[in-house]
This record gives sequence, C-alpha cells and structure tokens, in this order.
Amino acid sequence: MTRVDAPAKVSAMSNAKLPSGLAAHTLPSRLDFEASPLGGPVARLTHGDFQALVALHGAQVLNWTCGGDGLLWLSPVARIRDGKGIRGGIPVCWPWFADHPTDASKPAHGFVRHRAWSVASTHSTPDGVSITLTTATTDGDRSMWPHSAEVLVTVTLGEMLTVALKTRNTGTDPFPLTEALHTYFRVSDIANVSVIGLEGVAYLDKLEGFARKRQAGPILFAGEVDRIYLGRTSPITIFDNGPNRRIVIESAGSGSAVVWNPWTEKTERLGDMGSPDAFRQMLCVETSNAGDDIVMLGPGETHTLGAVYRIG
Ligand code: TA6
Repeated sequence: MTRVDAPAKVSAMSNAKLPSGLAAHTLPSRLDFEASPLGGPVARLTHGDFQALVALHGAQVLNWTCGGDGLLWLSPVARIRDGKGIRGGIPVCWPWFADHPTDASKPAHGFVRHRAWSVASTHSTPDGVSITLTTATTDGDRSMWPHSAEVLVTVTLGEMLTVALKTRNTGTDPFPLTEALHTYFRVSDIANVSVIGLEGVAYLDKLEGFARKRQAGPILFAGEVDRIYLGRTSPITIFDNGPNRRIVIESAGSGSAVVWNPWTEKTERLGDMGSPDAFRQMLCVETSNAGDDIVMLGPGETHTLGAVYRIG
C-alpha cells in the first residue's frame, strides 16, 4: 500500500500567510490550518490514528489516512488553482452533476469546486472533530445558474469519515439540483478490486449513451466504467484484495451512486492523472443525486446529501 505523503505543515514548507481569521477556528491537537504545497490553505483534522486534510478550495477533502496509509487517491500533479478543480480526494459537484443539462459550455460538475470557501465553524468531541465550510451563489454566478443558494459542507473525522453537503434555497423560485460527493478511493490495483451492494440495481451506462441496464453480480473492472446506479445504493462495499481491505460507504439523502474508472484512453485525455497507468490505483464511487435522481428544492427548503466512509 503506497503511503500518501500528506502535505507538510507550513512551518516546514513555507512561510505562506494563511487567510486571516483561521486561527480562531483551530482546536489544539485536533484541528489546525496550514499552507499546502498544492497551493492553498488546508485544515488538518486528527483523531487517533486517523487524519484528514480539507482544502478551503472547493471544501474538498484531499486525503484521509489511517496510520499514515492513504485511503483516498490524489493525483500527484494535483494543484489548488482559482477557477480549477483538484484531481482526487472528494470533489464537491454542485449544482449539477457531470455536463450541464442544457449548456455543454458550462463547467462539468458545476462551479463551487473551483473556488475558495469560508470556514463557518469547527467542533471537537471525544467521538470526532469536524469543520464546516460555506459558500453561496453570487450575482456573478447568475449567468451560469439563475438561482440563489447557500451551501455548507461539514467534514467529520472519527473512526469513520463523514461528509455532509447541505443546500438551502435562499431565492424565491424552486430549482432542480443534481450533485455528488465525487470520491476517489485509493486501491492497490484496479484488477484486485470488486464492488458489491449494487447487484440487481438499474444503471445508466455513460459509455453507451446512458443506456439503461441492470447490474449482474459484483462490479469488476477490465476497462473504462462510467455508470450512474439508480435506487438502492447504500451500503456499497469496495473490496481491495491486494491489502485485503474493505471500505464501506453508507449514504443519506441520495437515490443514486456513480462508479467510474477512466482506464487508459480517458486517463490520457484528462491529462492530470499524473501517469498513463494512474487509473490502476484509483476508483471513484460517488454518493450522488444524479441521472433521474433529481432534487427539487423550493424557496427556503434545504437538502442534505451525506456519505459515511469506514474501513470494513
Ligand atoms: O463521475 C464520473 C464523471 O462524470 C466521468 O464521466 C468523468 O468526466 C469524471 O466525472 C471526472 O470529471 P472531471 O470534470 O472532474 O474531470
């Protein structure tokens, strides 16, 4: 199992100034902030043998480690850059999943993963430590998305990793919402991996024009896979027979799940995976409201999409 070297603390890496106001949110020995060598501020959460790094950019979990072993995949060429996404970890796809439903010129997976979020609060209990980050749509966003909303992401690190994506409609009109916690899991080799929990579940196969199919048996990987499963999508278990490890994913507020491995051609097309065979060490299993699973949110209403990850 390859260790993921978590970005070192700012004192070791650089004297880059952190945004003002972060110090008020530190929790001694549980949560502190540092300047990541990826190019932006991150929060480091610690709970026993577990650690997580959360970038303020995109409210994106960058890694989750147990005893130093990385459980999430992050591209070795990942960078934090304004207006761009970070390849790996847990990207927040919002307010639409994948391509915009009517305008392909708009960024895939929406726009909140491309910007810095603010720290709303941090909390520590004996069971875990959490950070809540927040952003809101602006008048400048209206050309991309003609609605108003506030978005909160709460990451909680305990014996499990929990991510909650909460949307509040702050406007006067209802809007359709699709979204995902687009989680990149680190695996020993995709050939060693199977996914169970989706047997018999219908899915849309993106590789065949979103043809509607039904899963037969465990999901195995021998080529590109890009599917939106619809219906009973919790719990899902990733079996990695290399280290003989299971990752269990339980979701809430979700009626779909996405399973994706880019394989060789798409890895080359993406250009930011770090190496031509990087696809062998990653697998996306995404907790979502995607495909037919669309959330309609009326004025003042809220919806929370949640995922809980644990070592099985
Ligand atoms: O969730 C699967 C997917 O929609 C794939 O089709 C692929 O495009 C992937 O997301 C990555 O998207 P991104 O915009 O992060 O490059």
